[in-house]
Amino acid sequence: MSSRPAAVDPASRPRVLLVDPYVAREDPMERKFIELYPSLGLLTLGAYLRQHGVDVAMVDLTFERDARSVDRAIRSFRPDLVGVHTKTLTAARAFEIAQRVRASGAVSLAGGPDAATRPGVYLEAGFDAVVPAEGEAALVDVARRVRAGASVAHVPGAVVLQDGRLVRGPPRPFLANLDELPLPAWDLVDMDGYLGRWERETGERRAAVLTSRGCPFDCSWCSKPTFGRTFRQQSPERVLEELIELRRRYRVDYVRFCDDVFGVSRAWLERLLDRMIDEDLGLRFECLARVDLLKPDLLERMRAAGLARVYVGVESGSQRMLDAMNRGTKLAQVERTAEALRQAGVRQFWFLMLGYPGETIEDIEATLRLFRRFSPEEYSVSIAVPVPGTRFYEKVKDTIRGTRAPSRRSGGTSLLFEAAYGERLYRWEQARFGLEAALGKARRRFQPRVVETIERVADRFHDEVAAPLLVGRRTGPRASRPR
Ligand code: B12
Ligand code: SF4
Repeated sequence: MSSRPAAVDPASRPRVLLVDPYVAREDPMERKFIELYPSLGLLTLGAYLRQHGVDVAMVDLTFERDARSVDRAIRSFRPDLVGVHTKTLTAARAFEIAQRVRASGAVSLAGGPDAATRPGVYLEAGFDAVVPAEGEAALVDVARRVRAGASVAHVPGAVVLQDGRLVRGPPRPFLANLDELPLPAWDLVDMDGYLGRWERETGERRAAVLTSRGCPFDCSWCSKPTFGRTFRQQSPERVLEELIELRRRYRVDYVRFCDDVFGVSRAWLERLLDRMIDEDLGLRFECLARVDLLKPDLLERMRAAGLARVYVGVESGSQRMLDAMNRGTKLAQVERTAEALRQAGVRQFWFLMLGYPGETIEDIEATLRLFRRFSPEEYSVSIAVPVPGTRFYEKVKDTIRGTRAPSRRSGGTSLLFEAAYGERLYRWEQARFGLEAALGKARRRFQPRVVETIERVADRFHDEVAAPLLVGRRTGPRASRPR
């Protein structure tokens, strides 16, 4: 039996309009962290729909001011179905789009991480259906049914609201072979807009690539609504094909591998690196790695293949906290990886988290000491955000405060649950990391003695003034702490 899709009579071809509701100019953090990439989820859905005989158009609001272009696209493209990608950050915009679609008479469908976590909210806000899982096969199915005038209820992988109740279709199996996915339909978005923006900001034409879906690890605060703990990856050859196309069609010279964890399998990674080196693509790349997987002996080959920056989920400098988070990593691995990256001259971006249940001020101090010791070039230190569906959320859900909508501002800088200390302490600690980062940079330019004196004064102020005020007791003694 062939997997080739059957030819479809053009008159009966379903028409799907995909929408990315993210408006960059509304995002206060966008200017700070220039991270504009088109949604890989939507680009892959678009390519898959085309491969299966569906006509596709897309409205990407990233560079727009508002959602009015959705109305224009509905008028000119006349879709049967409008599929909206969702993140918590863009929920309000998605709800507004559902109303616009309803007014046009088309059917609306939501998918992506936020709708997957809370399909009922999206259905109540006006969506006709939600696909809270991998979207490709379900979207084709829904599009065909809508075109044929059939009901979407009970479609595998879809959820609808009937008489005020959620009606879930049976689960749909994940795609068995990710190599069968077509290349992302980059032509659906303004690639020149994205690449030009990157080029102006960094001198490089940067694009995002995904080589796998899912993650086999189980950190207790991590939300994985779509792919859960499953893990599938494309072959290194399929990944290489995508890199070559990005280079050839769009002159991309820097790639962000967007996998939850890059290089879960060492054999896979070695094969990909060898292919990248053989092909001599002239690409630099960055990826997110786990310290237990990023082995120092691989770094040289990664450098040769173009590795420029690694995002490292360090999270805490306290082994007790890493264990509490079920992170599955050891402090010794963090130290070994940070040192190896430093030696290899690879930029490191550390993710750190404050306020996880059970964390004491001494644990925070241990994290700061680790940070001071390695001075990563970049970092983000956030206050733990309890995301629904996670074990962390279950642990603290009775103490969640108010209904503040998570946004980029509140995500990581506000305390959303009752933690060991007040929000002011965590904000103060974030400021200390900020100072430490600045001093880390200064250490490369000034006398170490000057930097150490500032650190000592800042530590003393923390121990003797800030901590007693914010925690109710003194911390220290500082002098006996290892550096
Ligand atoms: C790479 C990545 C990024 C990249 C963006 C790359 C890009 N543009 O694609 C960067 C670093 C820029 C980024 C930024 C942010 N991200 Co991010 N990111 C990811 C990550 C790791 C992978 C995304 C991805 O490509 N997935 C692979 C594709 C194939 O999956 P997908 O998009 O989910 O799409 C599939 C299904 O969901 C579904 N689907 C999706 N849309 C639709 C629509 C319809 C109609 C249908 C039927 C189906 C469907 O079908 C798709 C194919 O199967 C995810 C985690 C993850 N594993 O998904 C987090 C994740 C999406 N990000 C998240 C967050 C919070 C953010 C930020 C808000 C972070 C911040 N605080 O600043 C920003 C938001 C920026 C923005 N523009 O919206 C959260 C979203 C949680 C939520 N509920 O909203 C996630 C889930 C991480 C997490 N566990 O917390 N991110
Ligand atoms: S935090 Fe990273 S490693 Fe941990 S479960 Fe989530 S995706 Fe996997």
